[in-house]
Amino acid sequence: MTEQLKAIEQRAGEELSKAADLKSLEEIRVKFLGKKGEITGILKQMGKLSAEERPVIGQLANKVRADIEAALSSAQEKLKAKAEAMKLEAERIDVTLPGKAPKLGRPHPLNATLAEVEEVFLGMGFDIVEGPEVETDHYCFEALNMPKHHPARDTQDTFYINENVLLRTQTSSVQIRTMEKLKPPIRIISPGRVYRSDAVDATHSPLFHQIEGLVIDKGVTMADLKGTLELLLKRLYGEETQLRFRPHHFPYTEPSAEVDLMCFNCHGKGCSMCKQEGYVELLGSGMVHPKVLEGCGIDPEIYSGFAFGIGLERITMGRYNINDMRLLYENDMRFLEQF
Ligand code: 2NM
Repeated sequence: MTEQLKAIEQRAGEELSKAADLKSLEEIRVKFLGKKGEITGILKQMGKLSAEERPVIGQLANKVRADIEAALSSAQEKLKAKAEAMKLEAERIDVTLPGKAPKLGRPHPLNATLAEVEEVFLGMGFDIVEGPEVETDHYCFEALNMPKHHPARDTQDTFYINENVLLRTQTSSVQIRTMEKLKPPIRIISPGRVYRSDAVDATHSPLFHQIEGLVIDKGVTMADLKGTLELLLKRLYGEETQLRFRPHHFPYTEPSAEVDLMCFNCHGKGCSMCKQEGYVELLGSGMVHPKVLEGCGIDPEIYSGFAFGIGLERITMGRYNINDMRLLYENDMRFLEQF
């Protein structure tokens, strides 16, 4: 048995030296030290031994078992260290390599223009007010001096949800909400999405953006309107910008004026860029109609005010020389990356 045990120890040592992974170590452990393993097999035969032999063989068997266990655990340590070293090598990072710069986006031209407009008005003490895009008939039409059967309510132009609920066609609804809630002085702009039932072409879209302005106080006149718009448009288009106020009609302002921008190309003479007009139409404006003020609980004998509405798409297209509105919505990177 002594010979047998020594042979076991030797074979275990040989097999261990060849083991290449943790799985084969486990197989070796089971083969030699397991319940049905070779050492156990020897111990089971100890009954056949004499009383003198038994402790000698017992001791030897225990020593062989301990030696194999120690060899197993040292082989295990070595394999683990080797695996760790390989993992470190595989995951090695060269911190001296040049970095990959993250691709930074930039504001969409509509947002860039809006931000500039907002900055100009914040500088003049205006607040920026937002409101719902789904509106009632009252805020979009009735309160703006457009009673039932007014042509501006035509279902051809307005998206109706039901008889009383619709998608706002202008952000004047926000101004009515503000006038109903706050006492003058009021100085606000209301930017946002508006909706009209128009077919898409180079200058029309069923969804576009408007910025409306409203100032209500004692003694506000058309001169304040002109000064305010001139300041805005000179900031947007440059100091040499010239405006033309042209009489117009809106139900919610009296008097009303459309504001045109002098053509940069021909300086008012008329050319192909301005379709021989010398000017391009830019926005609508006027002095808030007394009926509108009264309807909001503001006394038109004490207060007056001006209002205006600008299409964000239109002023953006003018600033960047964009000739088709659809470019602003398609999100084609080849277009957007130019700004
Ligand atoms: C425009 C043109 C002219 C306007 C009027 C009002 C209100 F609520 F005060 F009556 N808000 N916005 C207005 C006036 C809007 O857009 C072309």
